[in-house]
Amino acid sequence: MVENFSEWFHNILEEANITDSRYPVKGMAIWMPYGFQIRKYTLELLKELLDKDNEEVLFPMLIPETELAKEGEHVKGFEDEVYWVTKGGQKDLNEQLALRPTSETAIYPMYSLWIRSHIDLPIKYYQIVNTFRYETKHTRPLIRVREISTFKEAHTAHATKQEAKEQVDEYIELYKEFFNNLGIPYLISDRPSWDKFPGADYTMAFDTIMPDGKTLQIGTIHNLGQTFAKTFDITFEDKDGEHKYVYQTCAGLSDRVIAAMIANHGDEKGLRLPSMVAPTQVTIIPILFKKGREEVLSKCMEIKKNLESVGLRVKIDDRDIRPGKKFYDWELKGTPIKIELGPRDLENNITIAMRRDKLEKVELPLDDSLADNILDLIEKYDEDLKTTSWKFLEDHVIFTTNLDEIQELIESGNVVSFNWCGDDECGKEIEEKTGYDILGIYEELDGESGIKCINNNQEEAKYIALIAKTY
Ligand code: PR8
Repeated sequence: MVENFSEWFHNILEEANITDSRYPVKGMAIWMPYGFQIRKYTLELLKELLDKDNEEVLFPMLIPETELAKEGEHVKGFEDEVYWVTKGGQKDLNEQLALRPTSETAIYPMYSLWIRSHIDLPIKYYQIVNTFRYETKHTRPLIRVREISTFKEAHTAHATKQEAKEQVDEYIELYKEFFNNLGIPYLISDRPSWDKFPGADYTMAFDTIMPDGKTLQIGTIHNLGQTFAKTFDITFEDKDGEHKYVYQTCAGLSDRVIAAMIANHGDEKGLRLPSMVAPTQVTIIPILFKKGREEVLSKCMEIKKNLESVGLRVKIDDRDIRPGKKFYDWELKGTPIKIELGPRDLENNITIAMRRDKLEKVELPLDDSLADNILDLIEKYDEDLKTTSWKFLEDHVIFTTNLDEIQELIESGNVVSFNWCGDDECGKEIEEKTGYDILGIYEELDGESGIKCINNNQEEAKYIALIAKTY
Protein backbone atom coordinates (compact mmCIF):
# COMPACT_ATOMS: atom_id res chain seq x y z
CA MET A 1 0.00 0.00 0.00
CA VAL A 2 2.82 2.42 0.86
CA GLU A 3 4.34 1.98 -2.59
CA ASN A 4 1.16 3.09 -4.21
CA PHE A 5 -0.82 5.02 -1.69
CA SER A 6 -2.54 7.25 -4.24
CA GLU A 7 -3.94 4.33 -6.19
CA TRP A 8 -4.95 2.49 -3.02
CA PHE A 9 -6.74 5.60 -1.75
CA HIS A 10 -8.65 6.21 -4.97
CA ASN A 11 -9.70 2.56 -5.17
CA ILE A 12 -10.87 2.30 -1.61
CA LEU A 13 -13.06 5.40 -1.89
CA GLU A 14 -14.85 3.79 -4.78
CA GLU A 15 -14.94 0.17 -3.60
CA ALA A 16 -16.08 0.97 -0.06
CA ASN A 17 -18.78 3.29 -1.41
CA ILE A 18 -17.40 6.44 0.18
CA THR A 19 -17.27 8.99 -2.61
CA ASP A 20 -17.69 9.04 -6.38
CA SER A 21 -15.38 11.49 -8.12
CA ARG A 22 -16.82 11.12 -11.59
CA TYR A 23 -19.04 14.18 -11.12
CA PRO A 24 -18.42 16.43 -14.14
CA VAL A 25 -16.97 19.37 -12.20
CA LYS A 26 -13.31 19.01 -11.26
CA GLY A 27 -12.61 18.84 -7.55
CA MET A 28 -16.22 18.11 -6.61
CA ALA A 29 -17.49 14.67 -5.64
CA ILE A 30 -20.54 12.86 -4.33
CA TRP A 31 -20.75 11.46 -0.83
CA MET A 32 -22.05 7.93 -1.34
CA PRO A 33 -24.24 6.22 1.29
CA TYR A 34 -21.49 4.47 3.26
CA GLY A 35 -19.24 7.54 3.16
CA PHE A 36 -22.16 9.72 4.18
CA GLN A 37 -22.72 7.57 7.28
CA ILE A 38 -19.06 7.84 8.28
CA ARG A 39 -19.28 11.60 7.70
CA LYS A 40 -22.42 11.77 9.84
CA TYR A 41 -20.87 10.00 12.85
CA THR A 42 -17.67 12.03 12.51
CA LEU A 43 -19.70 15.23 12.58
CA GLU A 44 -21.70 14.06 15.59
CA LEU A 45 -18.48 13.48 17.46
CA LEU A 46 -17.15 16.93 16.64
CA LYS A 47 -20.44 18.68 17.37
CA GLU A 48 -20.60 17.08 20.77
CA LEU A 49 -17.20 18.59 21.56
CA LEU A 50 -17.97 22.01 20.08
CA ASP A 51 -21.43 22.32 21.62
CA LYS A 52 -19.97 22.32 25.12
CA ASP A 53 -18.74 25.87 24.70
CA ASN A 54 -19.73 27.08 21.21
CA GLU A 55 -23.07 27.75 19.52
CA GLU A 56 -24.00 26.58 16.05
CA VAL A 57 -25.23 29.07 13.44
CA LEU A 58 -25.73 29.11 9.69
CA PHE A 59 -24.70 31.97 7.41
CA PRO A 60 -25.54 32.50 3.72
CA MET A 61 -23.14 31.12 1.14
CA LEU A 62 -22.81 34.31 -0.95
CA ILE A 63 -20.58 37.19 0.10
CA PRO A 64 -20.77 40.65 -1.52
CA GLU A 65 -17.55 41.66 -3.26
CA THR A 66 -17.26 44.84 -1.15
CA GLU A 67 -17.14 42.80 2.07
CA LEU A 68 -14.75 40.19 0.73
CA ALA A 69 -12.41 42.91 -0.54
CA LYS A 70 -12.32 44.92 2.71
CA GLU A 71 -9.53 43.08 4.48
CA GLY A 72 -6.52 43.60 2.19
CA GLU A 73 -4.29 40.78 3.39
CA HIS A 74 -7.16 38.30 3.54
CA VAL A 75 -8.42 39.03 0.04
CA LYS A 76 -4.88 38.85 -1.35
CA GLY A 77 -4.57 35.35 0.09
CA PHE A 78 -7.78 34.18 -1.52
CA GLU A 79 -8.15 36.24 -4.72
CA ASP A 80 -7.02 33.49 -7.08
CA GLU A 81 -9.28 30.93 -5.42
CA VAL A 82 -12.68 32.64 -5.42
CA TYR A 83 -15.63 31.51 -7.55
CA TRP A 84 -17.89 34.42 -8.51
CA VAL A 85 -21.61 34.64 -9.13
CA THR A 86 -22.01 37.43 -11.66
CA LYS A 87 -25.50 36.94 -13.08
CA GLY A 88 -29.06 36.50 -11.87
CA GLY A 89 -30.73 34.76 -14.80
CA GLN A 90 -29.81 36.84 -17.87
CA LYS A 91 -29.09 40.00 -15.92
CA ASP A 92 -25.67 41.04 -14.73
CA LEU A 93 -25.71 41.59 -10.98
CA ASN A 94 -25.02 45.12 -9.73
CA GLU A 95 -22.43 43.66 -7.43
CA GLN A 96 -20.81 40.31 -7.98
CA LEU A 97 -21.11 37.77 -5.18
CA ALA A 98 -18.43 35.37 -4.01
CA LEU A 99 -19.10 31.74 -3.13
CA ARG A 100 -17.56 31.70 0.36
CA PRO A 101 -13.99 30.34 0.34
CA THR A 102 -14.26 30.65 4.16
CA SER A 103 -16.65 32.88 6.11
CA GLU A 104 -14.72 35.61 7.94
CA THR A 105 -16.03 38.29 5.59
CA ALA A 106 -19.60 36.95 5.84
CA ILE A 107 -19.63 36.67 9.62
CA TYR A 108 -17.62 39.66 10.85
CA PRO A 109 -19.81 42.45 9.40
CA MET A 110 -22.62 40.86 11.45
CA TYR A 111 -20.40 40.62 14.56
CA SER A 112 -19.96 44.37 14.16
CA LEU A 113 -23.75 44.77 14.47
CA TRP A 114 -24.22 42.26 17.26
CA ILE A 115 -21.37 43.19 19.58
CA ARG A 116 -22.05 46.37 21.54
CA SER A 117 -20.88 45.92 25.08
CA HIS A 118 -18.50 43.77 27.11
CA ILE A 119 -21.51 41.72 28.22
CA ASP A 120 -21.92 40.50 24.62
CA LEU A 121 -18.47 38.90 24.85
CA PRO A 122 -17.09 36.37 24.35
CA ILE A 123 -18.99 35.27 21.28
CA LYS A 124 -18.24 31.74 20.04
CA TYR A 125 -20.13 30.62 16.98
CA TYR A 126 -19.46 27.80 14.58
CA GLN A 127 -21.02 26.49 11.40
CA ILE A 128 -20.74 23.36 9.27
CA VAL A 129 -21.08 24.33 5.63
CA ASN A 130 -19.71 23.85 2.17
CA THR A 131 -17.04 26.30 0.99
CA PHE A 132 -15.52 26.76 -2.43
CA ARG A 133 -11.90 27.22 -3.38
CA TYR A 134 -10.67 27.25 -6.93
CA GLU A 135 -7.57 25.23 -6.04
CA THR A 136 -4.87 25.37 -8.68
CA LYS A 137 -2.75 22.57 -7.19
CA HIS A 138 -3.63 19.00 -8.26
CA THR A 139 -7.05 18.13 -6.79
CA ARG A 140 -7.58 14.84 -4.94
CA PRO A 141 -10.81 13.47 -3.46
CA LEU A 142 -11.32 14.58 0.16
CA ILE A 143 -7.72 15.80 0.36
CA ARG A 144 -7.74 18.81 -1.95
CA VAL A 145 -11.19 19.62 -3.27
CA ARG A 146 -12.76 22.67 -4.85
CA GLU A 147 -16.00 22.26 -2.98
CA ILE A 148 -15.16 21.52 0.64
CA SER A 149 -18.46 19.92 1.50
CA THR A 150 -17.91 19.58 5.24
CA PHE A 151 -16.14 22.74 6.39
CA LYS A 152 -16.38 23.14 10.16
CA GLU A 153 -15.49 26.71 10.98
CA ALA A 154 -15.53 28.36 14.39
CA HIS A 155 -15.27 32.12 14.90
CA THR A 156 -14.82 33.83 18.25
CA ALA A 157 -14.52 37.38 19.57
CA HIS A 158 -13.08 38.37 22.96
CA ALA A 159 -12.49 41.42 25.11
CA THR A 160 -8.79 40.82 25.68
CA LYS A 161 -5.72 39.56 23.88
CA GLN A 162 -5.14 37.05 26.68
CA GLU A 163 -8.62 35.54 26.25
CA ALA A 164 -8.05 35.14 22.51
CA LYS A 165 -4.79 33.35 23.19
CA GLU A 166 -6.53 31.07 25.68
CA GLN A 167 -9.20 30.35 23.07
CA VAL A 168 -6.52 29.22 20.62
CA ASP A 169 -5.19 26.86 23.30
CA GLU A 170 -8.72 25.60 24.01
CA TYR A 171 -9.30 24.78 20.35
CA ILE A 172 -5.96 22.99 20.28
CA GLU A 173 -7.15 20.83 23.18
CA LEU A 174 -10.51 20.26 21.50
CA TYR A 175 -8.93 19.19 18.21
CA LYS A 176 -6.56 16.90 20.10
CA GLU A 177 -9.51 15.18 21.74
CA PHE A 178 -11.30 14.90 18.41
CA PHE A 179 -8.31 13.38 16.62
CA ASN A 180 -7.55 11.11 19.60
CA ASN A 181 -11.07 9.71 19.38
CA LEU A 182 -10.39 8.88 15.75
CA GLY A 183 -6.91 7.52 16.49
CA ILE A 184 -5.39 10.01 14.04
CA PRO A 185 -1.83 10.97 15.03
CA TYR A 186 -0.73 14.56 14.61
CA LEU A 187 2.13 17.02 14.84
CA ILE A 188 1.19 20.48 16.07
CA SER A 189 3.26 23.38 14.85
CA ASP A 190 3.29 27.15 14.72
CA ARG A 191 3.25 27.89 10.97
CA PRO A 192 6.01 30.14 9.64
CA SER A 193 4.91 33.71 8.92
CA TRP A 194 4.83 33.12 5.14
CA ASP A 195 2.42 30.24 5.52
CA LYS A 196 -0.04 31.56 8.10
CA PHE A 197 -3.70 32.21 7.34
CA PRO A 198 -4.16 35.47 5.38
CA GLY A 199 -4.96 38.11 8.02
CA ALA A 200 -3.90 36.08 11.07
CA ASP A 201 -1.32 37.05 13.70
CA TYR A 202 -0.30 33.41 13.92
CA THR A 203 -1.55 29.98 12.84
CA MET A 204 -1.33 26.74 14.81
CA ALA A 205 -1.66 23.72 12.55
CA PHE A 206 -2.28 20.00 12.97
CA ASP A 207 -0.53 17.80 10.40
CA THR A 208 -0.77 14.05 10.09
CA ILE A 209 1.58 11.81 8.17
CA MET A 210 0.19 9.78 5.30
CA PRO A 211 1.44 6.26 4.46
CA ASP A 212 3.71 7.68 1.72
CA GLY A 213 5.45 9.96 4.22
CA LYS A 214 3.86 13.16 2.94
CA THR A 215 2.11 15.30 5.53
CA LEU A 216 -1.48 16.50 5.38
CA GLN A 217 -2.71 19.59 7.19
CA ILE A 218 -5.84 18.37 8.94
CA GLY A 219 -6.85 21.35 11.03
CA THR A 220 -5.84 24.92 11.74
CA ILE A 221 -6.43 27.45 14.49
CA HIS A 222 -5.73 31.08 13.83
CA ASN A 223 -5.22 33.94 16.24
CA LEU A 224 -6.58 36.88 14.25
CA GLY A 225 -5.59 39.56 16.75
CA GLN A 226 -7.45 42.78 15.94
CA THR A 227 -6.89 42.78 12.16
CA PHE A 228 -10.47 41.90 11.20
CA ALA A 229 -11.92 43.87 14.13
CA LYS A 230 -10.31 47.02 12.73
CA THR A 231 -11.39 46.26 9.16
CA PHE A 232 -14.99 45.44 10.05
CA ASP A 233 -15.23 47.87 12.95
CA ILE A 234 -16.05 45.31 15.62
CA THR A 235 -15.95 47.28 18.84
CA PHE A 236 -17.42 47.05 22.34
CA GLU A 237 -17.84 49.34 25.28
CA ASP A 238 -15.84 48.08 28.23
CA LYS A 239 -16.73 48.42 31.92
CA ASP A 240 -15.28 51.94 32.03
CA GLY A 241 -17.30 53.12 29.06
CA GLU A 242 -14.30 53.02 26.73
CA HIS A 243 -14.76 51.75 23.14
CA LYS A 244 -12.32 49.03 22.15
CA TYR A 245 -11.70 46.63 19.30
CA VAL A 246 -12.31 42.93 20.00
CA TYR A 247 -9.68 40.22 19.65
CA GLN A 248 -10.60 37.27 17.44
CA THR A 249 -9.80 33.68 16.65
CA CYS A 250 -11.05 31.19 14.08
CA ALA A 251 -10.51 27.47 13.62
CA GLY A 252 -11.31 25.03 10.86
CA LEU A 253 -11.44 21.39 9.81
CA SER A 254 -12.50 19.85 6.52
CA ASP A 255 -13.22 16.62 4.65
CA ARG A 256 -9.53 15.90 5.10
CA VAL A 257 -10.28 14.46 8.54
CA ILE A 258 -11.96 11.50 6.87
CA ALA A 259 -9.14 11.16 4.34
CA ALA A 260 -6.65 11.07 7.22
CA MET A 261 -8.68 8.45 9.06
CA ILE A 262 -8.94 6.20 6.02
CA ALA A 263 -5.26 6.60 5.20
CA ASN A 264 -3.96 6.14 8.73
CA HIS A 265 -5.87 2.97 9.56
CA GLY A 266 -6.59 1.26 6.24
CA ASP A 267 -4.74 -1.83 5.03
CA GLU A 268 -4.56 -3.87 1.83
CA LYS A 269 -7.90 -5.52 2.63
CA GLY A 270 -9.76 -2.24 3.06
CA LEU A 271 -10.92 0.16 5.75
CA ARG A 272 -10.39 -0.19 9.48
CA LEU A 273 -12.76 2.28 11.07
CA PRO A 274 -12.50 3.56 14.62
CA SER A 275 -15.61 2.32 16.42
CA MET A 276 -16.93 5.80 17.18
CA VAL A 277 -17.55 6.53 13.50
CA ALA A 278 -18.13 3.03 12.11
CA PRO A 279 -21.68 2.95 10.71
CA THR A 280 -21.88 -0.65 11.93
CA GLN A 281 -19.76 -1.60 14.92
CA VAL A 282 -20.56 -5.31 14.98
CA THR A 283 -21.53 -7.44 12.00
CA ILE A 284 -23.16 -10.76 12.81
CA ILE A 285 -22.68 -13.38 10.12
CA PRO A 286 -24.96 -16.42 10.44
CA ILE A 287 -23.54 -19.59 8.95
CA LEU A 288 -26.65 -21.22 7.60
CA PHE A 289 -27.43 -24.78 6.59
CA LYS A 290 -30.85 -26.25 5.92
CA LYS A 291 -30.77 -27.94 9.28
CA GLY A 292 -30.98 -25.60 12.27
CA ARG A 293 -31.44 -22.51 10.10
CA GLU A 294 -34.26 -20.97 12.11
CA GLU A 295 -32.53 -21.55 15.44
CA VAL A 296 -29.32 -19.88 14.24
CA LEU A 297 -31.18 -16.86 12.83
CA SER A 298 -33.25 -16.43 15.92
CA LYS A 299 -30.14 -16.59 18.14
CA CYS A 300 -28.52 -13.95 15.90
CA MET A 301 -31.54 -11.69 16.46
CA GLU A 302 -31.23 -12.23 20.18
CA ILE A 303 -27.51 -11.34 20.12
CA LYS A 304 -28.26 -8.24 18.06
CA LYS A 305 -30.82 -7.03 20.59
CA ASN A 306 -28.50 -7.76 23.46
CA LEU A 307 -25.62 -5.78 21.89
CA GLU A 308 -27.91 -2.92 20.88
CA SER A 309 -29.07 -2.64 24.46
CA VAL A 310 -25.54 -1.57 25.45
CA GLY A 311 -25.55 1.09 22.74
CA LEU A 312 -23.78 -0.73 19.90
CA ARG A 313 -24.67 -0.38 16.20
CA VAL A 314 -25.19 -3.94 14.99
CA LYS A 315 -26.16 -5.56 11.70
CA ILE A 316 -26.96 -9.14 10.78
CA ASP A 317 -25.62 -9.99 7.34
CA ASP A 318 -28.25 -12.50 6.27
CA ARG A 319 -27.82 -11.97 2.53
CA ASP A 320 -28.16 -15.12 0.49
CA ILE A 321 -24.50 -15.23 -0.59
CA ARG A 322 -21.45 -17.29 0.40
CA PRO A 323 -20.00 -16.49 3.85
CA GLY A 324 -16.64 -15.88 2.14
CA LYS A 325 -18.11 -12.95 0.21
CA LYS A 326 -19.57 -11.57 3.45
CA PHE A 327 -16.16 -11.73 5.15
CA TYR A 328 -14.63 -9.93 2.18
CA ASP A 329 -17.21 -7.14 2.45
CA TRP A 330 -16.75 -6.90 6.18
CA GLU A 331 -13.01 -6.44 5.69
CA LEU A 332 -13.51 -3.86 2.95
CA LYS A 333 -16.01 -1.83 4.98
CA GLY A 334 -13.83 -1.88 8.08
CA THR A 335 -16.46 -2.78 10.67
CA PRO A 336 -14.53 -3.20 13.97
CA ILE A 337 -15.95 -6.60 15.01
CA LYS A 338 -17.45 -9.55 13.19
CA ILE A 339 -19.09 -12.44 14.93
CA GLU A 340 -19.99 -15.71 13.31
CA LEU A 341 -22.62 -18.15 14.42
CA GLY A 342 -23.28 -21.62 12.94
CA PRO A 343 -25.33 -24.59 14.14
CA ARG A 344 -22.33 -26.21 15.80
CA ASP A 345 -21.46 -23.00 17.68
CA LEU A 346 -25.02 -22.85 18.87
CA GLU A 347 -24.75 -26.42 20.16
CA ASN A 348 -21.53 -25.53 22.00
CA ASN A 349 -23.04 -22.26 23.19
CA ILE A 350 -20.24 -20.13 21.75
CA THR A 351 -19.71 -17.60 18.98
CA ILE A 352 -16.56 -16.78 17.04
CA ALA A 353 -15.55 -13.14 17.16
CA MET A 354 -12.88 -11.43 15.11
CA ARG A 355 -11.36 -7.95 15.28
CA ARG A 356 -10.88 -6.23 11.94
CA ASP A 357 -7.25 -5.37 12.71
CA LYS A 358 -5.97 -8.66 14.12
CA LEU A 359 -8.13 -11.09 12.11
CA GLU A 360 -7.73 -13.73 14.85
CA LYS A 361 -10.61 -15.95 15.94
CA VAL A 362 -11.74 -15.53 19.54
CA GLU A 363 -14.28 -17.90 21.09
CA LEU A 364 -16.82 -16.15 23.27
CA PRO A 365 -19.44 -17.86 25.44
CA LEU A 366 -23.03 -17.15 24.48
CA ASP A 367 -24.12 -16.00 27.90
CA ASP A 368 -24.56 -12.81 29.93
CA SER A 369 -20.89 -11.93 29.47
CA LEU A 370 -21.18 -11.50 25.68
CA ALA A 371 -21.91 -7.75 25.53
CA ASP A 372 -19.10 -6.95 27.96
CA ASN A 373 -16.69 -9.17 26.04
CA ILE A 374 -17.56 -7.42 22.77
CA LEU A 375 -17.21 -3.97 24.35
CA ASP A 376 -13.85 -5.06 25.63
CA LEU A 377 -12.73 -6.23 22.18
CA ILE A 378 -13.84 -2.91 20.67
CA GLU A 379 -11.97 -0.91 23.28
CA LYS A 380 -8.77 -2.83 22.64
CA TYR A 381 -9.27 -2.57 18.88
CA ASP A 382 -9.60 1.24 19.05
CA GLU A 383 -6.61 1.49 21.33
CA ASP A 384 -4.46 -0.67 19.03
CA LEU A 385 -5.47 1.28 15.90
CA LYS A 386 -4.39 4.44 17.67
CA THR A 387 -1.13 2.99 19.00
CA THR A 388 -0.19 1.60 15.59
CA SER A 389 -0.82 4.92 13.85
CA TRP A 390 1.06 6.91 16.47
CA LYS A 391 3.98 4.51 16.24
CA PHE A 392 4.08 4.99 12.48
CA LEU A 393 4.19 8.75 12.93
CA GLU A 394 6.81 8.68 15.66
CA ASP A 395 9.00 6.28 13.68
CA HIS A 396 8.89 8.68 10.74
CA VAL A 397 9.95 11.91 12.39
CA ILE A 398 13.74 11.97 12.18
CA PHE A 399 16.03 14.61 13.61
CA THR A 400 19.11 15.81 11.78
CA THR A 401 21.77 18.48 12.20
CA ASN A 402 22.89 18.13 8.60
CA LEU A 403 21.07 20.16 5.93
CA ASP A 404 22.37 17.87 3.18
CA GLU A 405 20.70 14.88 4.80
CA ILE A 406 17.18 16.33 4.63
CA GLN A 407 16.46 15.31 1.07
CA GLU A 408 17.39 11.68 1.55
CA LEU A 409 15.39 11.44 4.77
CA ILE A 410 12.28 12.99 3.24
CA GLU A 411 12.52 10.98 0.04
CA SER A 412 12.60 7.81 2.10
CA GLY A 413 9.26 8.68 3.65
CA ASN A 414 10.05 10.79 6.69
CA VAL A 415 9.32 14.16 8.22
CA VAL A 416 12.50 15.85 9.39
CA SER A 417 13.00 17.87 12.57
CA PHE A 418 15.93 20.28 12.87
CA ASN A 419 17.36 23.15 14.87
CA TRP A 420 16.35 26.54 13.54
CA CYS A 421 17.11 30.16 14.39
CA GLY A 422 13.56 31.18 13.46
CA ASP A 423 14.56 33.92 11.04
CA ASP A 424 12.17 34.30 8.06
CA GLU A 425 14.89 34.76 5.42
CA CYS A 426 16.81 31.77 6.75
CA GLY A 427 13.62 29.66 6.71
CA LYS A 428 12.87 30.53 3.11
CA GLU A 429 16.46 29.73 2.22
CA ILE A 430 16.10 26.28 3.82
CA GLU A 431 12.94 25.68 1.76
CA GLU A 432 14.74 26.81 -1.41
CA LYS A 433 17.87 24.75 -0.79
CA THR A 434 15.94 21.57 0.04
CA GLY A 435 12.81 21.97 -2.10
CA TYR A 436 10.45 21.07 0.81
CA ASP A 437 8.04 22.98 3.06
CA ILE A 438 8.76 24.03 6.61
CA LEU A 439 5.66 23.00 8.58
CA GLY A 440 6.53 25.26 11.47
CA ILE A 441 7.94 25.49 14.92
CA TYR A 442 7.44 22.31 16.87
CA GLU A 443 9.30 23.05 20.08
CA GLU A 444 11.09 25.96 21.69
CA LEU A 445 14.68 25.56 22.84
CA ASP A 446 15.80 27.29 26.01
CA GLY A 447 18.23 29.49 24.10
CA GLU A 448 21.15 28.86 26.47
CA SER A 449 22.16 25.55 24.98
CA GLY A 450 24.69 26.80 22.43
CA ILE A 451 22.89 24.79 19.73
CA LYS A 452 23.31 26.28 16.25
CA CYS A 453 20.83 26.72 13.40
CA ILE A 454 21.02 23.97 10.74
CA ASN A 455 21.36 26.52 7.92
CA ASN A 456 23.40 29.19 9.53
CA ASN A 457 26.00 27.75 11.87
CA GLN A 458 26.75 31.15 13.37
CA GLU A 459 23.22 31.70 14.64
CA GLU A 460 21.85 30.34 17.86
CA ALA A 461 18.95 27.92 17.30
CA LYS A 462 15.81 28.96 19.13
CA TYR A 463 13.50 26.23 17.95
CA ILE A 464 13.07 22.70 16.73
CA ALA A 465 11.16 22.98 13.46
CA LEU A 466 9.66 20.43 11.07
CA ILE A 467 10.13 20.13 7.32
CA ALA A 468 8.30 17.72 5.01
CA LYS A 469 6.88 16.93 1.63
CA THR A 470 3.28 18.08 1.91
CA TYR A 471 -0.07 17.37 0.28
C1 PR8 B 1 -9.66 28.84 7.48
N1 PR8 B 1 -11.30 30.26 8.46
O1 PR8 B 1 -10.27 28.91 6.43
P1 PR8 B 1 -7.84 27.21 6.53
N2 PR8 B 1 -9.69 20.73 0.39
C2 PR8 B 1 -9.84 20.08 1.57
N3 PR8 B 1 -9.52 20.63 2.74
C3 PR8 B 1 -9.03 21.88 2.77
C4 PR8 B 1 -8.84 22.62 1.59
C5 PR8 B 1 -9.20 22.00 0.35
N4 PR8 B 1 -9.08 22.62 -0.83
N5 PR8 B 1 -8.35 23.83 1.91
C6 PR8 B 1 -8.21 23.85 3.27
N6 PR8 B 1 -8.63 22.67 3.80
C7 PR8 B 1 -10.08 29.55 8.72
C8 PR8 B 1 -10.41 28.62 9.84
C9 PR8 B 1 -12.42 29.60 9.11
C10 PR8 B 1 -11.87 28.36 9.70
C11 PR8 B 1 -8.69 22.29 5.22
O2 PR8 B 1 -8.55 28.08 7.66
O3 PR8 B 1 -7.75 27.90 5.23
C12 PR8 B 1 -7.33 22.20 5.88
O4 PR8 B 1 -7.26 21.04 6.69
O5 PR8 B 1 -6.53 26.81 7.17
C13 PR8 B 1 -7.29 23.44 6.73
O6 PR8 B 1 -6.50 23.25 7.88
C14 PR8 B 1 -8.75 23.66 7.10
O7 PR8 B 1 -9.46 23.25 5.94
C15 PR8 B 1 -9.12 25.10 7.42
O8 PR8 B 1 -8.77 25.96 6.37
